[in-house]
Amino acid sequence: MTTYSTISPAFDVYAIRQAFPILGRMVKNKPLVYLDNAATSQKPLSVINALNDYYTGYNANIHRGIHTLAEEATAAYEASRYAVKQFINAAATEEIIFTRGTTEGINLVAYTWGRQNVHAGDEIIISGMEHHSNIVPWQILCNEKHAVLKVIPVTENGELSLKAYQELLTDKTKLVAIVQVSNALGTVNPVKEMIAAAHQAGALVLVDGAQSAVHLDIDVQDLDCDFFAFSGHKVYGPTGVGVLYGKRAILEDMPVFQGGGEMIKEVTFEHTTYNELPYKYEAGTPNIADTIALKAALDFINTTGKAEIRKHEVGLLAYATEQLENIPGLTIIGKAREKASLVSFVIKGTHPQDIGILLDNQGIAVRTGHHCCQPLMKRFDIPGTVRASFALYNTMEEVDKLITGLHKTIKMLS
Ligand code: C6P
Repeated sequence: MTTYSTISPAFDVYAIRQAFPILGRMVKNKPLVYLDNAATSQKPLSVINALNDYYTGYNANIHRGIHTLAEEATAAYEASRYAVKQFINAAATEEIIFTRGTTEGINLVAYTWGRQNVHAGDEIIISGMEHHSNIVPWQILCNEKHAVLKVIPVTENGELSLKAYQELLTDKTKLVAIVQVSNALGTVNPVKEMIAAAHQAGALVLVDGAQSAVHLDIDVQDLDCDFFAFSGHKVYGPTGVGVLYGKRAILEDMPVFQGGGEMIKEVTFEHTTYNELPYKYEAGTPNIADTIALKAALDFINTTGKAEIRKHEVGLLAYATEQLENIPGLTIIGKAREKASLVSFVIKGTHPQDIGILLDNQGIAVRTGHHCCQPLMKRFDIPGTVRASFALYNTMEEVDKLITGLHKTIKMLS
């Protein structure tokens, strides 16, 4: 198997870029400037090689075969589970459930724990900056159970009102489901304090870590969250694999999600007994290749160093924010005190989509629109934003290209 270290241990953004073959491509005859990392990050060679190694070297189904290939595939799959456990500092590998992504992880909790524990008159609290994936599953559950969905308001600068949150918590609150880093604003929410407050009220907490897992140090034991969900494709890993962390005692008490192979211990036509954690929640042949390659992505982050990455990304955000603020007519949406490396903005007299198209003509990839946060856009009374989101391989020169590109775009649109 390939060894995955393709970069120098010291943080050197130009060396890091060499590990990402896609960054060398041209778009519309211009070098690609990829600033849509919050949607999905690009993949280092080590991740691409891990997929290739599996399919060319030891493709087999896992947990069931006794032949060599099956044993190798099972070992690599379980090594990935261990790598995830270490990455988020879970207490045990039994608490790590592989899913398709954040959305599936949240739905798993809504359909299992939610169906068992939420009843008529109970309350679930979400926030005004949630992604649709952390709104709709709770809405469906509340509608079905005649429970109440409450929403923490968002302040003008894009933070959560913690005073309002305290007031929303009651003895009827069963669950708080909150995003750690907003994909539309960049806000880093104080989830540790929010979890402590929820626990005091007797509620459990699910953290949507889709945007935080790649930028922040995650320690689920220190946070004391009950569930934590994230996606592989946003942490430099493949699409189609994600993680749901849950505290062991809670997962053990929850009913099963999907029925089928791997999640059973014994089946008769009259009765089925279920497998132990985490297999109880992994019915059917899983996404073996992508799960194995997820370990390569986490190794890549660990080798580079999260603290170094964060320092680099904070520098990019500060520089981009300063430059953007100098553009006449541009308003940044989301000015929280603590932000991850993404910036959302609108420009007077222009539509975000037109800006996105004209930037793409210059080889610059940003995301435009509502970012799957329609209620948040409504809160700010805007149809959407332009969002530039930075990763460890972005450079200050790319920020300059964004700014130059925006000046050109505004001229074209005026
Ligand atoms: N946000 C974005 O461009 P999935 O699709 O399951 O991997 O992740 C869903 C999800 C959940 N929560 C948050 C905070 C997210 O940012 C996302 C995905 C992408 O912002 C695609 S809409």
